Amino acid sequence: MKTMRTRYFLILNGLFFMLLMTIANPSKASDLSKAALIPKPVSVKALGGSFELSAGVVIRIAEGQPEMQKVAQYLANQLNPATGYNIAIATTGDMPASNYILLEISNANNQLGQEGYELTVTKDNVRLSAGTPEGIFRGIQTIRQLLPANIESSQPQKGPWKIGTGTIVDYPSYTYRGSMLDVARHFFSADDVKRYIDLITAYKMNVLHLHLGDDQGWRIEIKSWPALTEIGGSTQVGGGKGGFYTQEVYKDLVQYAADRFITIIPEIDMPGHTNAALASIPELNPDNKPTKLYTGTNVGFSTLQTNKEFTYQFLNDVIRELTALTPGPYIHVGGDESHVTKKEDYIPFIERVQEIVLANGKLMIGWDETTLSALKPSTVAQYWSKAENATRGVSKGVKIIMSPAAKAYLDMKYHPKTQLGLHWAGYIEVDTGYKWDPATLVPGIAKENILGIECPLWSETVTNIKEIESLLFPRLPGYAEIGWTDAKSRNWEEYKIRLGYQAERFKVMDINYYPSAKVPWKSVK
Ligand code: TNX
Repeated sequence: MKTMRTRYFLILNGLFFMLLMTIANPSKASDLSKAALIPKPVSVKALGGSFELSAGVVIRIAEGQPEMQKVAQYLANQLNPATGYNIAIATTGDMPASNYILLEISNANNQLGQEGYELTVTKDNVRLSAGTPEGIFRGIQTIRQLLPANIESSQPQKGPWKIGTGTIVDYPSYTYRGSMLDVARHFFSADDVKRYIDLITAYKMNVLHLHLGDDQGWRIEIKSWPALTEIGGSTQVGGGKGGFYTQEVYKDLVQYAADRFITIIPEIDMPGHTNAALASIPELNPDNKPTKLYTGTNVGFSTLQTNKEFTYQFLNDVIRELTALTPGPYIHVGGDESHVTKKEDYIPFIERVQEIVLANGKLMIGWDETTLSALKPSTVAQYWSKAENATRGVSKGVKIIMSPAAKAYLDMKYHPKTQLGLHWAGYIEVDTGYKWDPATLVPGIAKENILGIECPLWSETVTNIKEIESLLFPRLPGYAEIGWTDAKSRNWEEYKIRLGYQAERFKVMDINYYPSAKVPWKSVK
């Protein structure tokens, strides 16, 4: 009798322990509703069973959708290394009863828009459907996060590779969700930029803004003005050797991003932040004498000559060549901190540059100061510092990208002891970075005025990819969620638990993250 009771007790205890384990480790759970997804999806309905990705699984695409071949291959490439499988891609004609992942373009659900997707998992198979290949691609990021963290490994791992059964319906809150990398203050190789693209891809961002020209460096080859990179590309903050992207290398980056449905937005900052150009091309200066290369970190001391025709011919060459390299709609022309350009010169300068961008067939983005000028409704202003600049933009009918420095600058330190980064806009701990709503942050800027959000990483203090990662992580997933997940569904207390589970993924992906004490980090092996 006694032994029976003890046994009963032990079994109950064991069951309770198993239950606890399930809650504590969502990657092992078959309950889809417990999956710690970032960004949080619009809706998740769990059915309690599980699908196991096993050897012989096939990725199916419909016949007559060749654009899906690439997306299917991307999924296979994500799954093959860790599973050790060599997943075949086949068309749906000969569909088996089970063990497949179907990627299907369908207009059945018109809520989904350009990037939404619907994921249905049964114990036999997985169906991912969307109106576009882009939507399928975003859904693939969800599949990655539904699998155990080890799926991110480049070496074969044990598995089992289970996903909870049920349905996820998901689409973004904002159409523009991006990050900026400053490759001008310090130069980063094309491989580093690809890594950056992969990191933002995993959280469903869709824009990489590259800050390609500043006082300390010019980083993109312009064939009509080779001195820009020969001279202007030859150094960086601290006096290192700098570097630049040839047009061939840059095109490859654009393609790498496009394969991940990420648009690269090139920025050449002007009329300030232009010392690298002024040092390269004598005629850009009032006395036709080049300035000296600059390797410090001051801002606001340089300017193009707004009253010289030469300046505009030069800019037209630059914008024309950038346009040819840019499949996306936007060219960013900076326009910030032009402290030595007179206001009466700055205003018409930006208007003329806007004409040049439009005449080349692109739309203009400028930092918030550009709203001083007359802007076309197709132009976009990026809010970083002055709310009055951004609201002026709204009154002029332009859309706003929200990058408030005190909330969204990835180069701000987490706290006073953080080694890298700056703190002129404050310290941005993980919770501070997460707890804001683009649509209510600035009175006078509502959701309909906002194109989306972007978190910029200025690189005065970072010199390599591992240092970049330490500022990006763990804040980046939060900015991705602000852009994707409706404000009503977001809450720090709940988010921080999901973020805690990402530690395992960070580890497997070899991401050098800051282990903030604000986050309950979970089970890092
Ligand atoms: C301000 S943000 C700048 C950059 C600096 C950054 C450092 C902006 C439009 N201008 O030139 O790199 O602060 O945080």
